[in-house]
Amino acid sequence: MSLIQFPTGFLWGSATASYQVEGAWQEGGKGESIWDRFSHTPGKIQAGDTGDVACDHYHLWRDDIALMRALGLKAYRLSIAWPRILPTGHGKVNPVGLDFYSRLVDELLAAGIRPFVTLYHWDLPQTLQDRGGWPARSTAEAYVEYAEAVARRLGDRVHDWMTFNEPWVSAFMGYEWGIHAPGHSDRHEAFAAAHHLLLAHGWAVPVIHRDSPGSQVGIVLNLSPHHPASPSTADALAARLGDAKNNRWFLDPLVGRGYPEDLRDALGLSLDFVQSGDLAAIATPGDFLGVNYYTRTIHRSDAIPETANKPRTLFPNPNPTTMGWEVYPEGLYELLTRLKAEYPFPAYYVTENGAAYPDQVGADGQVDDPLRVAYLRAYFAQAARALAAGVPLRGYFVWSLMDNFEWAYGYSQRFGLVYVDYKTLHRTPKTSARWYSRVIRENAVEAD
Ligand code: IFM
Repeated sequence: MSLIQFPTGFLWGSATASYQVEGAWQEGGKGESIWDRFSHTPGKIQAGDTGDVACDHYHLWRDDIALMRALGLKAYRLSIAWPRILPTGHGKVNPVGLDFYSRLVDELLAAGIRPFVTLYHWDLPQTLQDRGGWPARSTAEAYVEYAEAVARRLGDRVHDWMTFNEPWVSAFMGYEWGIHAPGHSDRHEAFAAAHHLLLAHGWAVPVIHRDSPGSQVGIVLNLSPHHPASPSTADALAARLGDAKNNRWFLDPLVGRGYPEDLRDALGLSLDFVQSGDLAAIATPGDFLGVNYYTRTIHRSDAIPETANKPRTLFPNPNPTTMGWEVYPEGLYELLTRLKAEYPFPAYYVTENGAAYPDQVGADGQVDDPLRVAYLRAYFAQAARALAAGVPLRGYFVWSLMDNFEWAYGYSQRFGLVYVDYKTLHRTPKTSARWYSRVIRENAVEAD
């Protein structure tokens, strides 16, 4: 079998997020987060699951780093829980919280693993939500205080920072559709939240650069190609507006183009929360863009009725993941080459990609996950295609290092390279983990 080689120094890693793996929701002086509150509210999370214990990474972090080292990971993308650092969101810093991440970073560095730190992966301090959450400008101001506290303490050792993970999800799933914390359903709030998330990013970039000299700072967006279900004009428009909301609403202001007018007009949006100077702040140049890519999105316009006899979507999806997401590796190439052409950042990382499958421990105690291996192989090959097309892609983080709390789905979705038994917290590397180890060692993936 022939091999596709990656450039020397290509950074292979894996990713997790604080609320999804840490547990210890009330330890070390941590304040309550919106995800603590949301998951403790009956009916919000599948099977009533919570992140109270999760993978107990807060206590097992040394073992987890040993596991990463054994896998040969070059980099690890983690996130910091804001309520561990500032239990009430701003004001008094909690040294125990900072110490936890400081030790984690030291251990990673000692293991030869480069820490990529995300400052916000959705666990907002509940006190800030009580004062308005992301729809309130004051939350963006508090975020800068938080970013400064973390960068000051870790900035001598962490050189790769991500301000936010997937602001689209925080804004729209949290404030428009109500399926994520804090569970609100208000479109205007959602667009205000999106704006303040972006604003907080722009304000924080120079602060992190100042307190973490020589570091690179970026933001992570969940991006997806938006395809029409048919060649009809109505479907094409639906796809265009889907692209505007999911991709361009974040990309355009980051590169200084302001908010897309087509979506503003189509939804009749009032952007009364935008103040003078905001758009310039959002466009503060970053050093890279983090791309989280899983699948494409197919749009059917409500204007055209779809009937059982006349389905308008005939896309093959023979191999869906347990999230129901189509396996669509070509979308990664499409996305990365589009970014290079239309949104030229100095560098890109795939900061998340992976798949949930119904993994089980076999009689031999092993977890064999050939579907995940096939999935990753196909997506890695598309990343290699994008590199060959000149995209400055510097690294790839598999989501996720280990099975964890998948938000509204609770523990029902297993994305890990490592299987977690939630009763015993025992970790078992899956076949895909061993396969990924080889990819990293050889810096190459088998061609199909
Ligand atoms: O688990 C999430 C992660 O927190 C953000 N990106 C998508 C993943 C899979 O849904």
